[in-house]
Amino acid sequence: MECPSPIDGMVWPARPLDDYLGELRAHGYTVVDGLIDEAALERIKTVTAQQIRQLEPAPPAFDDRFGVPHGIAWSQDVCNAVTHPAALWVLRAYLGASNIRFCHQPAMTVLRPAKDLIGQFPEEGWHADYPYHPDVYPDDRWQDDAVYGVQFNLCIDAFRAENGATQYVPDSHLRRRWPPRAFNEGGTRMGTAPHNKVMQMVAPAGSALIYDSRTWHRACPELNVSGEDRLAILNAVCPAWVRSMVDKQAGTERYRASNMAAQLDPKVRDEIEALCNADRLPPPADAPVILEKQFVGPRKIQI
Ligand SMILES: O=C(O)CCC(=O)C(=O)O
Repeated sequence: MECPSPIDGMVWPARPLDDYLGELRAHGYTVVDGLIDEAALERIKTVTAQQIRQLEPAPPAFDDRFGVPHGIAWSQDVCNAVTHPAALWVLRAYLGASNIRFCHQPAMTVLRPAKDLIGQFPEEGWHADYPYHPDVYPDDRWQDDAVYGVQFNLCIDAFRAENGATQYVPDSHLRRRWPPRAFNEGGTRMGTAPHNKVMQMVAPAGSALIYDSRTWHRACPELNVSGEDRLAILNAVCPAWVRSMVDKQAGTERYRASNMAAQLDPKVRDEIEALCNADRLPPPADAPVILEKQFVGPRKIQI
């Protein structure tokens, strides 16, 4: 896969793209900076705030994390961000697949500021990302050398220690298993066993956290002591033969009804079609057997 060069008029990462790929391969984690410019970040925040006001029922103002669906139908900037050629090159190269899919529609998530949660240590939350889920690979069968999932989380706000930057365990993808039960018991106190190696994914606004989906991580709403929302667009990325995490059809229909496609650069439009709307491909002969799932009715996305 040929490495793309910076494109005139498009914000671009500071370092050669091979550096980010090398980091991802070496550590299962990298931060690709410079994917969304300041003006676009401001527009995304403004339009997201409008969308939040229309949500029914209204989400809680504190101590919560929720999704604002259908971003590709209401923000051209979201479409541009999730198809940034530099990020897509890193994702495709890491997966070793040119045909890739988003396994749910790009998910704008809002981490509300903590209030009652401040000083608390809520249990649970530790997980690995799709497709490394128990309903896909039962019995922790993740032993292949090939990688089947990479997470691509765009930071609309900077991720900082004090606004609840995602907690993770460096190198945990190498364990090739779901986090042990003890991780989800008794709350997370960073620096104290079993969470002594836990760190936070700190990154500037406009960058993407890209990590191997097997990485043990957790949203930490109790640590958003900033008094402000923390916005991010989450994407679970897999080779195109892996089945979706959820039924993407409603998102595709909303996108088509929005007429957004007509406003997009043709390259962005083509990528959105492939990543968000296209059917999966048949698995290659050497693909691992994964569990199939029938999607029935609308389902709340738990990411
Ligand atoms: O919002 C966060 O901090 C965590 C994100 C997460 O858990 C995920 O992408 O799977």
